[in-house]
Amino acid sequence: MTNVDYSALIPNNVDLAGDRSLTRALERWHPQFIDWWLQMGPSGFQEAEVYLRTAVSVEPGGWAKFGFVKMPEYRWGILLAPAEPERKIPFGDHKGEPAWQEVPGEYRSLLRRLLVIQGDTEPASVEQQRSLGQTAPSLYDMRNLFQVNVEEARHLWAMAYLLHKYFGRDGRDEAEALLQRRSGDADRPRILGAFNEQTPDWLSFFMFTSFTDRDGNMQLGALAQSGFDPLSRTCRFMLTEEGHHMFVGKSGVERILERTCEAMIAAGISDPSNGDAVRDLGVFDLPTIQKKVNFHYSVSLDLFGSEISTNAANAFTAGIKGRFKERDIEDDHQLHAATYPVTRLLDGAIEEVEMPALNALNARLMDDYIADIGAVVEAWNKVITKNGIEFELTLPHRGFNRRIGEFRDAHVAPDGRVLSEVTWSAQRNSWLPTTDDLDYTLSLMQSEVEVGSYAGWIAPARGGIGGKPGVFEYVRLAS
Ligand code: BYC
Ligand code: FE
Ligand code: FE
Repeated sequence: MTNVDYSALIPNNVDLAGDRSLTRALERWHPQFIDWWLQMGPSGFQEAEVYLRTAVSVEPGGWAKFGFVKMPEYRWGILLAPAEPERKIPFGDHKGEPAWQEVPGEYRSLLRRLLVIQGDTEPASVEQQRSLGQTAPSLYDMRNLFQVNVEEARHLWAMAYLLHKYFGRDGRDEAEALLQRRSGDADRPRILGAFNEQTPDWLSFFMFTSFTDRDGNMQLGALAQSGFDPLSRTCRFMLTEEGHHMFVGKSGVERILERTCEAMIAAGISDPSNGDAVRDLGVFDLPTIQKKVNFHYSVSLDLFGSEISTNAANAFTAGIKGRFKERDIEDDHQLHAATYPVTRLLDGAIEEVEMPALNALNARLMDDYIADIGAVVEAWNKVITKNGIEFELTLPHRGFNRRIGEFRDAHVAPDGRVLSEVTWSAQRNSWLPTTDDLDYTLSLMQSEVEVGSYAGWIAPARGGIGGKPGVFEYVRLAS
């Protein structure tokens, strides 16, 4: 069944109406979700009418429709990509067996843990971004922020559905807990580190959607391979929404760079390292942008878990979590004898070591991510080069500023040198954003809500969204 039933309280294409007790359970969760949204969702814009896309079908092409909606009235739905007939488990010890339509008992807790971790990130990101509407650089950007927010909330619905449907009482408890933890809360924090960091300004938002949503894209890509078919179908549909989130981040940073270069050229500043002079122009200086890259990249790499992980090996062997684009990889998809090169820290030196491939799955996914984000940074650099400015944004070494995995106790410089803690700390402020950088960033954040106007630190959008032109009232603020 692929048609979405929009007449139901909870829009869905999973025949909720045919399962009374599940419907009742989700109808109990629904008001708790709305409470959470009103408390922790976008602050101050719940009455505004926002030009949002809503998924109305799961068929590729034409799956979404655009229209003005007040966010609390957004139709959050439960949407699974169409079933592939006779789908087989694509990897692991059960490779070739029919995909599971029910949770295999022996993998129940493994699967539940992954669903909870995935589900936890979605509301966390909404919480992190809740104040940004107040300082949106344009109505266009504000609309994009809210689009990302409602879709992350839909991703929460996606995981809450799986928990309710397949995990009975435990699942209901976990789905409730997803609404109770809070990003950055000392007592009940979100599960993964990056989701307890703050996103207080729009530079952080564009970096987050570039770097952290892209981790989401990789993780969902790996979960979309799952032998547990409902998870695979859920993630496949989530991935169709993820593209826009990454677009928002990548194009946002591009527009910031464009504006910075333009202002530098107009003022005759050719030395990008002269940050103060650039800041006098009311735009972001390139060294600050590099520090933000360093920060968001390192924090996002931590989201892959330890490079060498038995959890990851178990999830793969069980057929629960695969690799990125598993089906395009040419090997036996079981990996019992295979090895994979992992960058490790051994006796204070960084070395590439062949490890059993099963244990190196997090490292492998991280490598796929590094290649993917590398192309984004290249696109950013094109903006700088095109403007004739000599500056190159670079990704720091993967060991830089890590809290999880191989490098968590090391002090690695962005260029890959292993330093003492003292030497590293002495240079920290030239590598990572300082309070001063943050204060400057915040000083630029002022809302711009005239139709078609943009804050002075960002170039206008290159086009419109959802069939509308660039100059369009994307958010009708409540009077
Ligand atoms: N912070 O073997 P290990 C997204 C824990 S983003 C805190 O190293 P494993 C989105 C780990 O839980 C994508 N704890 O790693 C983006 C384990 O604890 P237990 C989210 C961490 O398990 C933007 C222990 O350390 N989805 O969708 O192989 C906006 C040892 O674990 C962290 C997923 O992540 C950390 N960073 O891999 C909105 C997919 N890292 O169990 C949304 C589901 C590890 O020993 N999750 N630990 O107590 C997974 O696949 C895996 O859980 C991880 C960790 C890849 C996260
Ligand atoms: Fe998401
Ligand atoms: Fe996302």
